[in-house]
Amino acid sequence: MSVNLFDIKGKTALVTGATHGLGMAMAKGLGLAGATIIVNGNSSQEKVDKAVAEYKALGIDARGYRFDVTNEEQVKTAIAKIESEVAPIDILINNAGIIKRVPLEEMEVADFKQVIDVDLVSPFIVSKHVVKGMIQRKSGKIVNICSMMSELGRNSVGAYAAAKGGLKMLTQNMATEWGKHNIQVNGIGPGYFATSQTEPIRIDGHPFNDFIVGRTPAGKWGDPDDLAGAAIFLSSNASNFVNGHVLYVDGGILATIGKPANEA
Ligand code: GCO
Repeated sequence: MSVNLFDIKGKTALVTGATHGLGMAMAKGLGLAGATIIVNGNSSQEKVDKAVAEYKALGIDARGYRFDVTNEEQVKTAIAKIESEVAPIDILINNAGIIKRVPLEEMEVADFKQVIDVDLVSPFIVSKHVVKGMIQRKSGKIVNICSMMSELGRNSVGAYAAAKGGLKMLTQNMATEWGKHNIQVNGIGPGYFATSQTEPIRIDGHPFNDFIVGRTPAGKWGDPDDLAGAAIFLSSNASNFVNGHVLYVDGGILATIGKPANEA
């Protein structure tokens, strides 16, 4: 048994959507723990380059690769390129995701499909192309970034909830199929975190802001850095017999029904 079960020094981790937000926070955690970080983003090369510079400023060995995780050809080409230019991918964090807050009865089918494509189909596509090498090497860690919406519904986020609920089951099925190759596939289910994605519902005076603070036993929005520990655990030998599990990092939201708004 290794002395430090959580040691990920020298491992290579691909984190999709790692140019900002929770993806970046988790990738920084893995990078500061000694992993080489492959930073994926798709919006622009400038954004990827800027993010890579931010990682490097922290002393992290980071390389940027711009590709669209929903496009199988691009994914296939990028994975081959990463593995020949950098190293085989030991850790895959399927983090890239989008949300559209629209009541279901008003939602355009194209928008619904786009959310499913990015949040559910892309973890399948990227994993499909990364896992082949992991199967050959008989080792690998895949972490799918789930959500509170893997367990709970909420007005206006139907497509996102359908995708994130599906991602939880995809995680269990990947664990089922790939466990025999010594590959562990788990999920992280972040609660409500202060990121650009939640910015529109986090503003002072927005009823959702008070609701979340009141609904969370910790009494606050999460700090993205709070996710690093779970990411390191599920990427390291410490989790070698943990498979198909979603680890919720939510300040206790899923443990409680909540409390009346005027109660301390
Ligand atoms: C919302 C939020 C959520 C979160 C998160 C919760 O509108 O309810 O944006 O969907 O982003 O995934 O775990």
